[in-house]
Amino acid sequence: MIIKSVNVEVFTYPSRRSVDSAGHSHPGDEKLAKMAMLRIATEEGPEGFAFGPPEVIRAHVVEAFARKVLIGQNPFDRERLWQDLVHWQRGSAGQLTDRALALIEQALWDLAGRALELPVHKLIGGYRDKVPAYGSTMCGDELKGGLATPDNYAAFAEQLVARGYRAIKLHTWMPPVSFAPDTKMDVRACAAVREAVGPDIALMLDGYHWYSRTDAFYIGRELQRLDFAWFEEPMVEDSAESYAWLAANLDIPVLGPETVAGKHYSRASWVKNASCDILRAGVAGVGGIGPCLKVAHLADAFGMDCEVHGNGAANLAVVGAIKNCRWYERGLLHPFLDYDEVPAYLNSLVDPMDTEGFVHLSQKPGLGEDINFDYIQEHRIERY
Ligand code: LLH
Ligand code: MG
Repeated sequence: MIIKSVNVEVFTYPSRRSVDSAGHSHPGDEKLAKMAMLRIATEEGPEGFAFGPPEVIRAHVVEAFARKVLIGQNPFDRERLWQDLVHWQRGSAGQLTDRALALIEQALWDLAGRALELPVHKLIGGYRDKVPAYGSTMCGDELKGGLATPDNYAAFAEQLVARGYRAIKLHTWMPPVSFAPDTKMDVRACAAVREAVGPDIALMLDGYHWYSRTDAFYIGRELQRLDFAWFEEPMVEDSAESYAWLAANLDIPVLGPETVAGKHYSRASWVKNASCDILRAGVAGVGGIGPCLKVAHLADAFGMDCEVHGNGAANLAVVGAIKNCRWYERGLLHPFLDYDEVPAYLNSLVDPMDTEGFVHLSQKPGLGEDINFDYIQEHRIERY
């Protein structure tokens, strides 16, 4: 099989998510957002797709790197093509990001699955067909009745349990929220949620990401008391030393790294350095499904769990393919938004959840995105 073309279609779709000055998502007024669909096509017919922000998979990235590496090649040679792109990354002056790399590699996996008529999670592992989800809340806000107070978090947690979630992760308040960060508020929100849902729901905290060691230690000890399952990214992840200190001083599992650069290589250093108890990687953050699997297998070899960061078809495929991940991160969730609403450019959700809190993996060929091609064509604003 030979790759003949690599193209991107940018289209608009209605969205009620807005982003604050620090990049955190919150509910907002409905507006038209932009999305890019990457399409890799072959001479023989099969195609592969991946969705991402147009800024990530820009025309320059497609022309200067993706087409140069992919056209004329066998799409099943994923590891070699990924390594070739990684070599281009070094000389790309930061233009070819891990996120762009991930979208290109993800489309190759989608293509392989569609060509072989197999779901990607079966191709890359095939461990399970359903997985428990944790409801991952948006960061706190100052919206009346939103996520503005510990009581708001508690009320929302009760709604999530009624929807079926057996686990909930709080993202608490971060700047530009006027009173954030505030360690005591974070602990009050965690305590209110534990009180609301009782002892049988798993809880996790992903708080402000720039706390000092002292603040992180204080929160971590309170979370131990509240029987939380893990403590995620409470400090800047560039310091693996701070995380080693925190993990050594707390009993609660410390989870990471989520945002640190360096693909699977940096995760290996975190394991060696004992900087975390549970490892972390997401497809977009580490440059693809392949490196995300490498992180999960690395963790497995050290008897560690690897909790996959983020929602979406590619992360769900990895979760379906490995044993050492307990949960799928479903979200981000907010009382003003309906996560179960299907985005306009798809015909169905990629991660439908039943009333017992299990997300069912798609059995469709490829990554299982049920794409509404008519919608995309009608709302296309750019093609390159
Ligand atoms: O700070 C945020 O907005 C969240 O932490 C966000 O990055 C989220 O994706 C996350 O960390 N999930 O685990
Ligand atoms: Mg996180």
